[in-house]
Amino acid sequence: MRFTTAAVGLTAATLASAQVGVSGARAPLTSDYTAAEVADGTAFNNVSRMALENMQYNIGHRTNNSCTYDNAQQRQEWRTLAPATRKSFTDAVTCLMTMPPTHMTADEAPGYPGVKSRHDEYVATHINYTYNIHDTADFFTWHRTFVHFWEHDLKNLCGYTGVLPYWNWALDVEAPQDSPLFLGDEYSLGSNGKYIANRSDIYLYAQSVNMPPGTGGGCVYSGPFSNISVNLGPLDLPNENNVNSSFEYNPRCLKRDINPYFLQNYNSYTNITETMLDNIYIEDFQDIFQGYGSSNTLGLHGGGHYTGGGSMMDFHSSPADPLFFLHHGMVDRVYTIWQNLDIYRRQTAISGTSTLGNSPPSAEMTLNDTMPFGLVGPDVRFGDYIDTFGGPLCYRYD
Ligand SMILES: [Cu+2]
Repeated sequence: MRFTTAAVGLTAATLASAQVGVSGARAPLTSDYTAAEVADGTAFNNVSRMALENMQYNIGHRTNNSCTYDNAQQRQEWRTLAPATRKSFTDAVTCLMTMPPTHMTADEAPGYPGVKSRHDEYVATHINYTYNIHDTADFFTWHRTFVHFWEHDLKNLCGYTGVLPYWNWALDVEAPQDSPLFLGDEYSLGSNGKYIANRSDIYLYAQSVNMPPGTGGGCVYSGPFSNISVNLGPLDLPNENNVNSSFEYNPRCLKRDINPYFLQNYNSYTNITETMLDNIYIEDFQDIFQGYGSSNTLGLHGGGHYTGGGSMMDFHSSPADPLFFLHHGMVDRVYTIWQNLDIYRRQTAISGTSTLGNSPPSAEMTLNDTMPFGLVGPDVRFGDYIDTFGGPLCYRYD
């Protein structure tokens, strides 16, 4: 590890021996690194390793004694999975997308006309709780649990035996449209959307962003998911025919519009590192991450969604694109690193209420509150899912 500033009053040796982030020592800041180290990922990779060391050091304090650092599932970046594993992953996702709903009862079905598959139960649940899981206390933990349930289904309903992949945005900052994720062969996550020429910029009022057209715009045309039906949404796409009711049946292709503008401006190593290291309180970290209360109006979370374009851009129905789950894997990875850089202060830190921007006003959430999972599965206790080594969880990132 390398600390380039002496101004903090601690030598590198002191930081190393004190185990950065553990009882008394402070967590690293962006200013501990040179601008070049921040920009090229050196700083990010360095603090990722610190977080893993802190996990190992602290694992004995965790509540789930059967979960150890060594037996925890290790999630991997998409491009490090063997091609055969990538294909078995997208096969399992296609299985969930073509399997009938498993949770919705016959009595409930008339209320959800667009829910045709097990995967749609995830999309409908995200639609249903959109205003209770973003800009709220449980943004990170709700989405962590959502991804966890989905992973469980891939394994238990569709026979997937690999690890859950995530998408490290920063690896694709130069040209996400050329990423291995979107090559369109059978080992990819499906192609970009078919290119639509002659489109103009769209001004996004809520985000104060002038959005240039992306590199696709139409249907995913080759590889996995080129033949699946998206059944729910969109509810809030600019310049699209949005549905009038939340769970309307609106069958169509999966659209993408991979847009380098967003990744370059919101999801570089510099963006990730500054967000992760320079927001030491959960209320700041979760806000900046989602672009609330700052001039960076999309944040890492919005930047990844808008890079995908198409379904991924829809605030409500974005889980319709499996890319959602790889994007939220990276969201969860950055949150996990942030937590583990200062375990005692951050592991169970929560702040905020259960309504978006506290509108309408609601009570401050606590670890004993319940997070709802609707058609996905049982409601869960917030505190049981705040630690990736605690409660029912047992995983880490590579
Ligand atoms: Cu979400």
